[in-house]
Amino acid sequence: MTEEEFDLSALSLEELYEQIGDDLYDGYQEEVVEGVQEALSRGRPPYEVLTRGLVAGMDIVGADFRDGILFVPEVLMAANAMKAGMEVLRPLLVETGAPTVGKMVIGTVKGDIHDIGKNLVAMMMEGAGFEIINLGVNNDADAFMAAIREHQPDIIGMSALLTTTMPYMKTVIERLKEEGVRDDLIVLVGGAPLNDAFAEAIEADAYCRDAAVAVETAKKLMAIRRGEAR
Ligand code: B1M
Repeated sequence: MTEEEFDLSALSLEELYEQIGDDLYDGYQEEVVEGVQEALSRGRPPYEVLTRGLVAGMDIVGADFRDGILFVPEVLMAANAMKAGMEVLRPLLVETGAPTVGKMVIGTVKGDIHDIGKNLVAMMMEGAGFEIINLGVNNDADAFMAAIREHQPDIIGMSALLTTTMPYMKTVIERLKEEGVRDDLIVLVGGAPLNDAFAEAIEADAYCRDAAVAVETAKKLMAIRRGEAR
């Protein structure tokens, strides 16, 4: 990337999304925000801007981090640029007239400080009409239990991005069982290293590949639950 000024409005949509991804990669918060605003001003849907601009950019960061091309400081800068772009999209993604369709407590599990994906899920769920209690990162079973007692949610959402922290989800579920609340709750799990088999093995209700799937799954399981309760 050079210091030269881009005329974003002269770029094709494809080039604009590529530019947003490049700026995210370089950790340029202001430029990412400008790119996102330009895409929105062209009437592009917020979810498309999110996935084709921000998430696509972060995918490249992830691959280069894995391959030793980028290191933690650069990834942190990229993460902050992603968050700046997400802040522009947040009100648009959560804009909804829908009544509350359920309540969810969501948090990243103990030992894990990745929060971008979890916050995206929280945002999209809010947009779909769910009430969200976002516990942040590094939550142990006590933190989840305290939130369950305080907020009486329908759904518990757990996020883990590390293979070393994903097993802690099972610890939380075991605790829910010990406390006798497991069957009162829908437990959804997500994060890049997880899959359906893992969710099944730890006795979660479902694995959610991304935020859109989380919304779909939550709605479906809430409907089943309400149907059964009747
Ligand atoms: Co980290 N990191 N990181 N990191 N980091 C990964 C996860 C890694 C895969 C990178 C790599 O090697 N390619 C790797 C894990 C390897 C492994 O475990 N096998 C890794 C590592 C190793 C580490 C450190 C150990 C590095 C170090 O210190 N040496 C360290 C660990 C710190 C800790 O947690 N204790 C670390 C640190 C960091 C930063 C702080 C620099 C930063 C986090 C900043 C932040 O979150 N505030 C960071 C980042 C940014 C990443 C990558 C590059 C991007 C993650 C991200 O935000 N993706 C990541 C590589 C990758 O995943 N490709 C990587 C974008 C986000 C939108 O996607 O989070 O997958 P994602 O969320 C999706 C879905 O997974 C799903 O929906 C989301 C939206 O669609 N989902 C849910 C997620 N949670 C859900 C919960 C649900 C439902 C769906 O509940 C219902």
